[in-house]
Amino acid sequence: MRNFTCVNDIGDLRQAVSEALAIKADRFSMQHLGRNKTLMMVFFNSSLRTRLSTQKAAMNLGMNVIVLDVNQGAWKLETERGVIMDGDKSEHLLEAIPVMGSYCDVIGVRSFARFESKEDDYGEKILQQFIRYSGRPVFSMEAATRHPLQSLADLITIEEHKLTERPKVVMTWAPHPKALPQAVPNSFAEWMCATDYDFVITHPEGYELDPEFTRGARIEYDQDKALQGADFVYAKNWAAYTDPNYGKILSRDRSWTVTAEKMALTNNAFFMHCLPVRRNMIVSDDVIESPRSLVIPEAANREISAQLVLKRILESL
Ligand code: AN0
Ligand code: CP
Repeated sequence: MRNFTCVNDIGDLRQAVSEALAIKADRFSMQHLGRNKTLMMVFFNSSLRTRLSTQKAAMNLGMNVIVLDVNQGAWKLETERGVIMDGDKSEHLLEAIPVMGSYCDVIGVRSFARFESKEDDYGEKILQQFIRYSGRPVFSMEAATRHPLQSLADLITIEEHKLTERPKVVMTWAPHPKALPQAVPNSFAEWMCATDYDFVITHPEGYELDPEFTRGARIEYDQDKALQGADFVYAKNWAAYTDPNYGKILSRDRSWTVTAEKMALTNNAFFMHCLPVRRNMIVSDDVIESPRSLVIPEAANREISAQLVLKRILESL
């Protein structure tokens, strides 16, 4: 595997999960793979889990790690070609990317949707430039439209906890005070549609995602109906995708918050969220603290998903 940006890059999912579980059982046996290899992680946005879990995964593999927070201490970067750079941006991405590539063997990039242009966001303008100009394998640490390291960790978590071969997995929209990208729900939908699970998405009208990611899923606008018989409840907020509301908040309806009453409709479901989560907006305190909440093991599996991806990339060098 050279680049990792979406579900197709990982190949067979059963094989990926079994490889991930083998890594989890013995995570320090591949130190030779990363010896004298350097990972560079480039963050255009904040992170807790992705930064720590990916660095840990790289260290498990014997790699050296460099982290760059683009917004803290680096030169302000211009991303548009053709601009007369007489403003506050001192350097162009088109120089910065190959320079970064010259100091490392593998690059991870976090670059969220900016909600300025749907075309730029859905064209993955920043991530694609890293792939094109860095000369290195590139993996997404959440880009504008997908968060594949998260979805892989989510899949591993479901496989570890499922009690039936084909669980019912329900992804529900939940309210949030700020406009959030569609990357996590797009990606989760894309990965769930690649399994044979019974996968249902529920959200208020107007929050339809890009069908490219949801094809094969059932959409149910009635949250209570969707939750009936669920084995896993995956909560996430996202801003509207469809025009003319791209990037806008259309609802703050707290009747969509995942509460104990909502969970009572399910088949004693596990609760999942990628974190960070706003309590009592997305999920009530009692649900996230309950024994059915998987948020901590789910976050712990980010180390495993990152290690699987880095291992595969290192094997291809
Ligand atoms: C981000 C998002 O919703 O995409 C990152 C989630 C992993 N969340 C926030 O910005 C709160
Ligand atoms: N889930 C996730 O990617 O968390 P961070 O934004 O903290 O990295």
